[in-house]
Amino acid sequence: MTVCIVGMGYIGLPTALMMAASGVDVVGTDLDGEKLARLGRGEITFEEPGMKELIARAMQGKLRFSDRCVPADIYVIAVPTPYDKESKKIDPGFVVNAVGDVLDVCPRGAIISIESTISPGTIDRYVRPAVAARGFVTGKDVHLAHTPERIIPGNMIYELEHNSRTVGADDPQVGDAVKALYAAFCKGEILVTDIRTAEMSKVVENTFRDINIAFANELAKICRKNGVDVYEVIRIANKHPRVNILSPGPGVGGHCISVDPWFLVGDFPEEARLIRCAREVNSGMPAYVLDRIRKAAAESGLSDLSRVGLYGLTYKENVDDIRESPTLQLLEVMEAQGFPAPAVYDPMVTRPAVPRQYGDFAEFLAAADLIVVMVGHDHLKAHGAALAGKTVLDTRHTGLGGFGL
Ligand code: SAJ
Repeated sequence: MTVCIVGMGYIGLPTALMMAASGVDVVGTDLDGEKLARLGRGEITFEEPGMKELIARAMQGKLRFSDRCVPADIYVIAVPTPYDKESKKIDPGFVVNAVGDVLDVCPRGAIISIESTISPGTIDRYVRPAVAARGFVTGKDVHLAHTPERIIPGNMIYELEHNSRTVGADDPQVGDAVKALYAAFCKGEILVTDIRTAEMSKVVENTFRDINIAFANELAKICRKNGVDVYEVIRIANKHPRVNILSPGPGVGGHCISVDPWFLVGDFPEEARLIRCAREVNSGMPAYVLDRIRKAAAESGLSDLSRVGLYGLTYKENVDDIRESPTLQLLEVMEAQGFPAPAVYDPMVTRPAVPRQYGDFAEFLAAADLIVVMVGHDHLKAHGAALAGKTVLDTRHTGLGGFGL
């Protein structure tokens, strides 16, 4: 059996490597020839714990890379699903194009499974019509499935192997065939359901987390007004056997949790009131952080606001992904409010991404008197002593002391 994985990005690549390392015959495809060349040499294309070892194991199995789809029994589509910030709707264009590329080469009876995160209803609304338009009959010429990913950046390899997962399919036999493929490496429970339920459950999982984080963020504001320590309140509340509140922070970033809830709000505006409100609380956090920066500056006697430095540009700790990051959101708010551009440093981001970005930690520290911890990278835990003498606003409760949320 051959599996062709379309899209060698954050999800497609580790999935392809894990399958190949487990003995599956895998062809990974991507439009980016340079990326394919690097992968062919056994180089990884983004930082993630365990990836280097995994690619080395995968290269010993049946793994090939190609710039186009090849005949295979199962296709896994893991291409980006960008979303429009204004309309809050996803653009299924890459998924639809990838399915078209598969139809060019796939043998009769092949399974096409969408792994990319999609808004509920995308397969019925866009994929089925695209397949039909090419003259293919689903359920006969090709079979459709949905295998939404669940792995968390920073712990992807472990979670690929151990998380439970969902397979949505029109036909339970097709669902079982896809389940058998994932069972080659996945030790978690694999549930087979229909496509619409799989689509909805994926988005619901991320929405649940967004709402929980919004609750923690709202508590942070309430506790500040009430003069109590929110972290102590949450620590104590979480001792209750049925309470599990997440951590407040400077906002919610990444391409998943800050995006997926909008799909429900966009399609069900009347019903999704709590979901919308949670999104608004979380996307309001960067403005709240700016408020805290002004207060910390005033209370510490800092008058030159250009001497503020933001530590951390990624959307969370120990990853190099800056998509929708709270720091990028904060920079937008600062610019909109006419706040001087701050110094920015992130040990995980060496490529230039924003103005006044420093590549050297010491130079960054020299440029700032008030350091705002936006991300609690391990690097900071190792180098926290270097912040001695600075005013610190720690939005991640890393233990550095100073001002908090
Ligand atoms: N955050 C907080 N407080 C917390 C936890 C997170 O402020 O207590 C922030 C993070 O700093 C970050 C954002 O939320 O900015 C999202 O980070 P995350 O670690 O919660 O999640 P992601 O986006 O890296 O991955 C999520 C995961 N979904 C769930 O946990 C339900 C992952 O399992 C999914 O595979 C992924 O979305 C995805 O691709 O959908």
